[in-house]
Amino acid sequence: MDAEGTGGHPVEPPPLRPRGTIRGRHLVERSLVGRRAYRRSQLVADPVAHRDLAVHGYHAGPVILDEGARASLRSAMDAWLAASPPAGGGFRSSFEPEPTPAGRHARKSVIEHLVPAVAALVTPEAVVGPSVFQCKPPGPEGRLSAHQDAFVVDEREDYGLHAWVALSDITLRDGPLFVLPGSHRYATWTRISSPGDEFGTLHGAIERHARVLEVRAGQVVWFDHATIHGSLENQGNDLRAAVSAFVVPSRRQLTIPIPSTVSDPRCVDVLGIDARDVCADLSTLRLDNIIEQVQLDLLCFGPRSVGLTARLHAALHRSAPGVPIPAGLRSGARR
Ligand SMILES: O=C(O)CCC(=O)C(=O)O
Repeated sequence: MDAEGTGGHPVEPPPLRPRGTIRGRHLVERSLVGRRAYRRSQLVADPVAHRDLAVHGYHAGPVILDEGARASLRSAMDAWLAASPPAGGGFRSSFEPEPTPAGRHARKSVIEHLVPAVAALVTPEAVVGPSVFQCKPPGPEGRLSAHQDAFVVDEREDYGLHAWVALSDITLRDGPLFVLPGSHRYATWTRISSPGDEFGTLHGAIERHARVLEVRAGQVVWFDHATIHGSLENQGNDLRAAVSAFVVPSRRQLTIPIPSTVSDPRCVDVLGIDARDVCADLSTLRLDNIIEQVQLDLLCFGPRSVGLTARLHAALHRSAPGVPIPAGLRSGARR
């Protein structure tokens, strides 16, 4: 063995997907073409939900958690919150890079109560995995600006979905979700879900064209991981809670972006995991199967391109679910 333990064989670096530059034309062109993956594979069984997902990138579905399931999930979430008190008053998700006992219990409760309820609504082509609790305290700090979730499948070929479920009724004033209709068609650039603000000057245009979704306790909202979305300030008095799962094609590899071993900050390693292991104990997963390195794409378009694409989408595909965000609830609104 040599010093690097390679037995003298050179170690091949994983293939590199080079950076692309996304300009305004890309938004319009991709928006007109749509995602081929939705024509090839149906993950959610309800045809109306599938159509809304293909066209708009989201769908408000039925109530899928009864009162008992919601109470069990809420109690696991409260135990996790008590064990990990927040540093500030902002939005929190129960994602933990190093799971604590309360975090593991919270994940177990999502696997026990939410995953089967979501699995009952998907096709045999799909597999469902647990995601996180999303807690939004009252006040402006809890607002979540428009963003996208990280890709967990290769979005050039497939799509991945979030099943987001409210744990109580959520009205316009309780910190509801908002989504930009059709954005999953053009927003499949390589990205991670970053704590930074990837959309800088675009928020005004995004929020002008977004739709906001009021939901009932236990109701599911499906959205594509590429769909641009966020959530408004909680102007109520209580913590607003939601819980989610993700849905991916069962026969494909999950492709999870993780911080790169390369020094370039806009480069991530892509971990390959068998999609059927989505509910496995995280400690048993093989975390060294780096299948690719990806340079995150550069976004070089402005609010006018976002506005034009959104208007085009609205003209071609009417009836996007939800209502426009009232001007007084947008991020630039004066109080
Ligand atoms: O729960 C929310 O308010 C937003 C959730 C969200 O943005 C996400 O799950 O990515």
